[in-house]
Amino acid sequence: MTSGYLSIVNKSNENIEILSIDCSPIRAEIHETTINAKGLMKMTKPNSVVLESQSSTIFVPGGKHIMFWGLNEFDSKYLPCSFSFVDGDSINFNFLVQTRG
Ligand SMILES: [Cu+2]
Repeated sequence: MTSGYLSIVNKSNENIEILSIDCSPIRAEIHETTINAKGLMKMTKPNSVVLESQSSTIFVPGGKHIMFWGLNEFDSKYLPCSFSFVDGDSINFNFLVQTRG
């Protein structure tokens, strides 16, 4: 599996709620890393991610991230994806695909 990281700035005056990500044909999900009562790291799929008005939201190792399946066979440098929002809008963006040692 592979993880994707990004930062998003919401410059609008309203909160924006992301429902899902689509990077087909590559399977992708929004994940959140949490630590349970026993101190174990666990990944969960949140129902949505709220981007607060006039602030930035970051996806980083140990926090929110995008989980990919099947990216190892992906032979292009950029993976086109889109976020879908609660209001029905969506936004397209590209992930830069890199191998990390
Ligand atoms: Cu994950």
